[in-house]
Amino acid sequence: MSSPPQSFQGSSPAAALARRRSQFTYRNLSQMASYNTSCPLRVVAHVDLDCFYAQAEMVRLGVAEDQPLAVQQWQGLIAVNYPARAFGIGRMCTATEAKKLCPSLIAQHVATWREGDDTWAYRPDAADSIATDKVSLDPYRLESRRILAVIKEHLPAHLQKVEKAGIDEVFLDLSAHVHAVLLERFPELAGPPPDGDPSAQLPIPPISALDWQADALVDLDDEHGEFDDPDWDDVAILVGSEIVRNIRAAIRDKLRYTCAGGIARNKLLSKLGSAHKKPNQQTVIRNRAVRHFLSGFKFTKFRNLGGKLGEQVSQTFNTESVQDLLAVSAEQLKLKLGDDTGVWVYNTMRGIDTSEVNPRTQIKSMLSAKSFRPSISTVEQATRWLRIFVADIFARLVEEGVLENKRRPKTINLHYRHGSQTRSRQSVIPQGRSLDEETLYGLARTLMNQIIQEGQVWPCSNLSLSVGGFEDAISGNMGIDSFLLKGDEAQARALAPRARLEDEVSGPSHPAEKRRRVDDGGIQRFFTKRETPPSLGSSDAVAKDNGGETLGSRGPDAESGTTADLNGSSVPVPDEGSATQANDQETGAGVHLCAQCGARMESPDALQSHQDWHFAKELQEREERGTLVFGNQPSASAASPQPGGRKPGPAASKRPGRPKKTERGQQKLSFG
Ligand code: DCP
Ligand code: CA
Ligand code: CA
Repeated sequence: MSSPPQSFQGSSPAAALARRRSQFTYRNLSQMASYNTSCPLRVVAHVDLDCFYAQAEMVRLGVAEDQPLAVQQWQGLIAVNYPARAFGIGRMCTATEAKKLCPSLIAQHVATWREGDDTWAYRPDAADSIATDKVSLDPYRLESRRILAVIKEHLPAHLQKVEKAGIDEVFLDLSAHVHAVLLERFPELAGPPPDGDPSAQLPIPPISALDWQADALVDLDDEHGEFDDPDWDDVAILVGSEIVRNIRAAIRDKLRYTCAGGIARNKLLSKLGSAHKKPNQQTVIRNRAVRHFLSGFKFTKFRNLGGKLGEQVSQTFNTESVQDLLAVSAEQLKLKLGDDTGVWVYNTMRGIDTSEVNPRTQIKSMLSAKSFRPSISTVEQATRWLRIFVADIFARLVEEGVLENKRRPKTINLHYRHGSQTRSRQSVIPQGRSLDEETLYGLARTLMNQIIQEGQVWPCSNLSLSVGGFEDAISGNMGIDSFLLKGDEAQARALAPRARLEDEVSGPSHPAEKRRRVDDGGIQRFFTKRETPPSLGSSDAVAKDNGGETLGSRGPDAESGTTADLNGSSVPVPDEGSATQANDQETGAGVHLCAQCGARMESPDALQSHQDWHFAKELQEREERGTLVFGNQPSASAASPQPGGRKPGPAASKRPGRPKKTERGQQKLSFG
């Protein structure tokens, strides 16, 4: 890399003299190497696969690139390739409507598990087999992993920080990598600062124009011009852009997938960037272009503002526009939204986001579930489904490294629905010997038998099996993740001494209040569902049915999920330093507050079983829409599972099996 890089053009000596120093300091430069999230030279990229499931099917089936194709789940579509989008086909179409719009469309149904069969398969009659089948997303998980591997291969091993932010997307903090490239290309940066003073300004880059190649370059803010000499932030982002272009080319060459990229100074901006031009393009948002770029957006399209928080902010200030909110002072925002949230919103409107790119494996739990229409009524049927759940979960455990003892769950939970009652039984998974499929199945059967012994179990309208309390060896990250890890461990510890199957009966309390003030729980409240550990409930939760709102009361099918996938791995903490435990806010009086809905619980166990309920409910809602959501940001519907006493929300009134109409911005922004 010692030859002069093609992308840079030399500056005239006169121009160089006109501005002698960079606006950045030696300290700023060295902050890049340590991934400092406030570094003004930081470079973050977001890479998102184009129409991912559709491409996965195109590659698997070897269809031509211009062949319209959609991925079908029952009668709905969950992914649509770009040639099919040209016919006006989208996720909101049914398969029948789509075929009318484009008779040559290939509508490929997702693979399914089938009652009585212990492997998933692509089945020609799957669309009509909702009663006997459940969706398998394994093919896409597999492709997702291959893509991630290619990305990692193309980054220097010691300079990579990769966060899998959903099934088809990653964030890359390229700062340290770019830093290394800068020092190599511009030896004048490698020396010590003058007088050893790290606050000294850097020399200006010895170049006047940068070659952005085919990148979609977002226009600069009004007060800046393309003829202004570039500073190091521009050069850094250009290097980042070269790296992303190479990665995209490698994914294309090796695996035949196209993807979009966004390169900017943080996660917020890079994610908006990748969605800016699709398919198969990358967008660069230079620091001098941020204000211009953001001003055209509705803030409800921003990462973390697509859901409840965004709704709250837009209601409070009666606008969804970034432009309007820029006019609101920090004081006003704090007054109306609470201090943390106010400051976070203030910064976000200005494109400031110091959240970390977090490479930690995010999987905290796995769930496999099915709602039965018609209900099932025999032990044999239930047992066949348990087999499927165990096979489904075990396959994912193997991917997680359970065979190598890298990570393993500590608890297993069975949720069961009969009429208006949801029950659950949990047990601790014995540690100390290797976990195999038969052990899991045995535990699941025991839980099932316990429920059956109580009587009054048939017909059963929903069964779901989950494992949770994953041990994770990685430590040292002091962000919210480490906090949550401690939370998981604490919960596991709380369970361990009992080491028996729980047999308490406690109804999860329901929140008395429907809506709490926005500042009651701080900003974390809005993000809680991402961190809510599912299915660690230790007691038998009998949920009273209120208006058909409890688990399994609607919709034909619940599938499978992995909390990490569902939650996205991008932990939406505006300020890692002030992160607080999101799940369980223990108050001084020994009352445990559910951060999701504000319900008050008397004991950690009661809180836990209440949170189970939230989790199962949330999955149910998402899966009913035919949209198993990966890495979704908090969305209004998903974030508002309302235990008891509340009228069904908009999601509840949807026709079963029909995907919910795409939310504003969802297609491009919500996932991950
Ligand atoms: N997905 C789903 N249901 C949804 C949204 C997404 O099952 N409501 C699945 C299918 C998608 C994959 O997740 O292929 C990735 O979601 P994206 O939002 O990234 O959408 P696509 O990759 O399909 O399209 P785009 O090219 O717009 O990114
Ligand atoms: Ca995508
Ligand atoms: Ca995505």
